[in-house]
Amino acid sequence: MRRYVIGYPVRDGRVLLIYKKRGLGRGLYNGVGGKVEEGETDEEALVREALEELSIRPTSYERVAKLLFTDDYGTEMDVSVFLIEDWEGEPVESEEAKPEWYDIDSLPYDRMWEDDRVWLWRVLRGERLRGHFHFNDIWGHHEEPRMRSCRIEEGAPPP
Ligand code: 6U4
Repeated sequence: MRRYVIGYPVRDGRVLLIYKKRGLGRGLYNGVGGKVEEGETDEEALVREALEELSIRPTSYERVAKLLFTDDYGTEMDVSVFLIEDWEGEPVESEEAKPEWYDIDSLPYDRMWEDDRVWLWRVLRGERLRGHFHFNDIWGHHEEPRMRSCRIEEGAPPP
């Protein structure tokens, strides 16, 4: 199964989202992240993606959730979610991503993946969880992506 990471820099009750300019989730707000490359740990992928997308180097982070995304066409994505508590550098817009700060209580859920409104506020408030979200068509090749079902289990995510 393909592994991915997503990271959310947090500071003073705010979270740094990116407006995704290309790739999966284009036109939506999300965390920094992407595929975990061959031979890389999740943490190495998180640092690399944050540098590539925002020019920041995470120095303190914690894995807070593990999400499984599936769809009717056989897609299976295993996504580790991190909160990034500290980093070096100032976020800079890249070809892939435009950074924007939001209060954790007013995230732009209507312009984010549908599952985010189910789990993201919970991890931003300190919960740890595992989730499984099933979509019709994650990549949108055949239909507009829509969440079909979701299941959340509370507790620390497995490795
Ligand atoms: P390249 O090929 O470099 O553009 P890469 O940056 O490695 O790709 P990308 O951007 O396609 O990967 O990764 C997709 C990102 O979207 C991952 O961080 C996981 C995240 N993602 C996928 N489905 C999601 C969903 N339903 N909800 C969510 N994030 C999702 O919040």
